[in-house]
Amino acid sequence: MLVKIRKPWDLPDNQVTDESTYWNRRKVLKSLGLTGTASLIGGCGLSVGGDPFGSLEDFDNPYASRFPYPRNEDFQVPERPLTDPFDATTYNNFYEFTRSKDSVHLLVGNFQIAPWQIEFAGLCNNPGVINLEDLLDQMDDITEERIYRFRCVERWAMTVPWTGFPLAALIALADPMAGANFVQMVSENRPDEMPNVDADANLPWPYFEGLTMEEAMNPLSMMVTGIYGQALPRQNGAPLRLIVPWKYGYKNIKSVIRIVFTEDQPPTFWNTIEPAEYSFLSNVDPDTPHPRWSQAEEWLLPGREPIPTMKYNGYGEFVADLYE
Ligand SMILES: Nc1nc2c(c(=O)[nH]1)N[C@H]1C(S)=C(S)[C@@H](COP(=O)(O)O)O[C@H]1N2
Ligand SMILES: [Mo]
Repeated sequence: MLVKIRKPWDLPDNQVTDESTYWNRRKVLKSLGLTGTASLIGGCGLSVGGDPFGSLEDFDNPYASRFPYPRNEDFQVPERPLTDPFDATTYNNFYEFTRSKDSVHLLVGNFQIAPWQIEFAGLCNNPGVINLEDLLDQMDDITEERIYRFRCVERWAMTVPWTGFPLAALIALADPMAGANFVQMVSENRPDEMPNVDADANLPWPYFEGLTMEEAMNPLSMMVTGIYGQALPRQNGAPLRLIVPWKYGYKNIKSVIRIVFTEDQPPTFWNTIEPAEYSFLSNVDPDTPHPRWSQAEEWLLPGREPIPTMKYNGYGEFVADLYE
């Protein structure tokens, strides 16, 4: 099934203006050429608590001036409230920095996210590296905001507006060969900037994940560069991370530098560490318990209100046919 990707010029006026406050704020600032460091530090903070990210480290985000992008109203989560930006950006899993979810955002200050390159490797006709700024320019017309459910295997859940472009568009640039059945992604690994890499030296760094080619080409699969209408903060996987909303959180690899096309199923980080607990597919499923806990319910941040888990995290209409 094809999902129409709306271009900015397709958006009716009422959808552009009828957005939440942070969105309008950025829109106005952008049109005045005021986005970026100066306007934010100069007391013109966003209306969501003044500092939506709960900390100052991302006001120097080198990609800030690109935002915001239009929202694609085809992707909404009407039955759940949007997670407060403070919670989504201060409660994170990013083991390269720390195992403590509350502290990732405090430890990312030295992480250099520009310049950045993405490498294509393996079974593709265009192997090599592309500069992220060039890639973002190429994807500008199809970059958009989508509200998705997010579900960590540990049961906490969020509802987040991500900005990004379809993974399928990135794969098209690499031009995979017919024999490429899987897409592996690898994270950046800089012990000097990521304090937990050496401290947790028993973990098989760098972080790596993978999808089948069909999953990667699914219209839901998104390469994400932003959150809440702004450039992605480092703690959420800047400058480029994967979002596959029908799978558990750990599939959503952060700070990607390498994409490898393979014939055989690639190994993945958590599956390598604990295969009995973390499968390659890892589709959200209330009826398949984790060996140490039930997956029948999940907890919405920040209050951890328990709600029933949805099969495929509510995205069955898009992905169920991949698994029949
Ligand atoms: N490189 C890398 N990517 C990662 C992780 C990680 O530790 N390292 N954690 C994963 C897990 S377990 C989750 S739940 C999500 C969390 O994303 P968030 O912090 O943006 O909510 O990132 C995933 N991507
Ligand atoms: Mo997770």
